[in-house]
Amino acid sequence: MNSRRDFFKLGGALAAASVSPAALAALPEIVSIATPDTQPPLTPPNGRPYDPVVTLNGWTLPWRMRDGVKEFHLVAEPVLREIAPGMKARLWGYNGQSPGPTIEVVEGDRVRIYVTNRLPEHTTIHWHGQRLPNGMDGVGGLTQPQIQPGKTFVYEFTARRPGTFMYHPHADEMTQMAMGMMGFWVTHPKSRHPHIARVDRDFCFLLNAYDIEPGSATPSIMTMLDFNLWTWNSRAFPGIDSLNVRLNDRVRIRIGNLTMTNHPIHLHGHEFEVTGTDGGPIPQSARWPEVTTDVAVGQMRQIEFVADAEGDWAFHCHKSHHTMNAMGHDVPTSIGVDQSDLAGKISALIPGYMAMGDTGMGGMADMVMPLPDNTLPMMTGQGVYGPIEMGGMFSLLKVRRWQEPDDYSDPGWYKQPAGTQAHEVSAPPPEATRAPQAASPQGKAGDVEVNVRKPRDHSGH
Ligand SMILES: [Cu+2]
Repeated sequence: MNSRRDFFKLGGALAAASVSPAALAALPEIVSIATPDTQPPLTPPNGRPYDPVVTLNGWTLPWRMRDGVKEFHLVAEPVLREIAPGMKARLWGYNGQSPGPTIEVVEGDRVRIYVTNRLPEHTTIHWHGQRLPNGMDGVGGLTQPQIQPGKTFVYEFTARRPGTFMYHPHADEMTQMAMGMMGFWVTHPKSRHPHIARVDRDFCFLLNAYDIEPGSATPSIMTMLDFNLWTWNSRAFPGIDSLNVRLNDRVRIRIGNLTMTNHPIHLHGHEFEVTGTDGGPIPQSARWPEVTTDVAVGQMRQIEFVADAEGDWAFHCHKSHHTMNAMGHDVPTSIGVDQSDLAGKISALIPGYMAMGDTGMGGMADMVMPLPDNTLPMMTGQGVYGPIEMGGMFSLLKVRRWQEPDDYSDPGWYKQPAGTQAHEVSAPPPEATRAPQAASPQGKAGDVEVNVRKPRDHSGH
């Protein structure tokens, strides 16, 4: 989570990449970015005005207005993406990062998107959820020939309906999506819409996942289910920026899922409503309160709430393995196993051997264990009161009374008002209630008693 100072420092991180101006004279310039930090919203310099979104650990692609058409230039290319401090991945993406930049347009806009392929293989872009001419749908082999390496194609259509969409290749999808090729698309309403409220903060991010062996940097593309890095916009906690809002802001969060499993997204401290899908805005009468919404594969869910409770609220996928980084998988369960003798014996054979969690895995976040290079700890993140013991798809909603309306920077940790925090009490616990002993299968009363042996209790009782 970047500091307030870093946020502004990085605000000017957009840079035009060096390409032959002669070769691309007719094309819009290529705008790239080298940082994974959340960029401030891009206020539209021309065209119909709208309230821009903030892409978590991402940015919005600037456009060129030409004869009333918004022209964008996406470049599909290999990128180096920092997943979290301490780990970088060799991914494929667009314009310097994975995911690609968010594209923001207004309902009714004529949009022209140039796509240059700098990958070692062919690609296309499919505009997920859009109403467009069939030939602009981007399905390689079906609606167009694939874009060969070094070539540029152009897509053009009118953004017909407002809502939240995604873009991704429809060519060697298994490889290209496993490598991180995807992006967000928001079509803002052209005027007040009965089912689209104005909000104070509008965030978006894509759910994605990678299988990167500890110690390496390139995803395994053949993985179908057993991913080891669960990410939001190709970032894992504690690399995911917090969502920083002002008390009583109306907040919208748009979430798209391009992984291979569903993700129940859960917000603490507030109730929200799902106000839209990739099919469009949902009428008021069809909404209901939730604190968790399942975002299935290939779906988008748009949630809204009033942030009326100050604090640092956890916001995460509710599948507990998805809030964990690499190294946390394929480890045998050893809760209740006394490993004190074993560890010594194995250490003699394997220097540096460490017994895993005989009272649970919570201690793992505290451990300073040797990790392969370029590898994130399984669970990590330091809070004010100790290790947060999370990884993967986890972030924070930070609600603050004094957050300025246009300020998206991290306000730091929340200070709990006196008397409002869980705390230790000193009274001894009452005796456990025991069930009366039943007759054993052998028929003799009192024969069988199950003693629950607490881990680390070496007395046997
Ligand atoms: Cu999940």
